[in-house]
Amino acid sequence: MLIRKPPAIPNSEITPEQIYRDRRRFMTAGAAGLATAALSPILQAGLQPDDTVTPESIVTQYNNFYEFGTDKSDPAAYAHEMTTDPWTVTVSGEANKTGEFAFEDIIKGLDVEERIYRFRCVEAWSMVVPWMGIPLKDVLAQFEPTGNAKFVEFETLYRPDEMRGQRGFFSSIDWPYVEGLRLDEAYHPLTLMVTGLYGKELPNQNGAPWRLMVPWKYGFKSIKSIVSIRFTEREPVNTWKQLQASEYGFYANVNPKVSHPRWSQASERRLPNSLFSSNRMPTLMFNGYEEEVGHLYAGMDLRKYY
Ligand SMILES: Nc1nc2c(c(=O)[nH]1)N[C@H]1C(S)=C(S)[C@@H](COP(=O)(O)O)O[C@H]1N2
Ligand SMILES: [Mo]
Repeated sequence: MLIRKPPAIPNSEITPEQIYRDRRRFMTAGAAGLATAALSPILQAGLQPDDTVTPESIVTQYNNFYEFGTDKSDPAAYAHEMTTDPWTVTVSGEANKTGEFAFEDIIKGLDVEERIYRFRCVEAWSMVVPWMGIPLKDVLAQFEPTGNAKFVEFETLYRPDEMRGQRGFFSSIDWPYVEGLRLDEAYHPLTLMVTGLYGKELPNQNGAPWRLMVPWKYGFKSIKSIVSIRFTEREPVNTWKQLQASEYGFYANVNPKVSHPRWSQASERRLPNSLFSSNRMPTLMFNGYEEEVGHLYAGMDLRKYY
């Protein structure tokens, strides 16, 4: 095998395997501005042998963040208008410790880890992204959810002054953007509260200062720029389900066998694609994380709970 020095290899050609081998490069990147960058075995979960990390320029310039517009280029163009410091998070519902918290106080003392995840949008494109983040379980446990908490609901910032998509007269979304997880999904070790990517602070267009990342679910579950965490007994009503329940459900697990009513989910377009290659590849059950998360849905009819 031909071994080239990392600078000679464009990011798009680096396989996750090469990245694990070159931990120094990764640790150096990860250490910037972070107290801890722990590497754990779970890093490798789900990744397929020929997965390559998507170039940073694609990850940060091809986005869905409807608060800034519906074009893929809108978030990179306009998300800088959002103020992310100071950032306050309201914690409410079925937990012992509720109230308003400064973002820094919530994450203080929690370890930030590097995780390379496959990322699949319901629109049938996908990427592989090196995220930095904190296991969501560690974030949530400090609020001591009560025995009644069965779900957790999140809300994105609502600030039309700074989020031009929320001012839109034509927007059919009932802001703020809402998402939720069952508590056992939220506590799964793969579920991450993301605070960075490519070893850097999270760019606004990717959901600064923190956003969810649930790698076995369609991207719309991974809500950005979170300002509210609520522990509930009942299943939250998430934005896309509220908008079109026949097309988008609460679970939104990646599943090649359950088509979207308007397109197949059996394959996906791995970005970047070019004039010469559409980079289509088969979609994997639970986006490749079946071994890790399949048990969460044992006995459930995934056609019904889509
Ligand atoms: N608040 C908010 N969160 C959101 C969205 C959004 O429009 N608003 N889009 C979702 C969708 S559909 C996807 S695919 C991912 C995109 O994340 P990325 O831009 O970091 O790739 O964010 C998700 N989180
Ligand atoms: Mo998406």
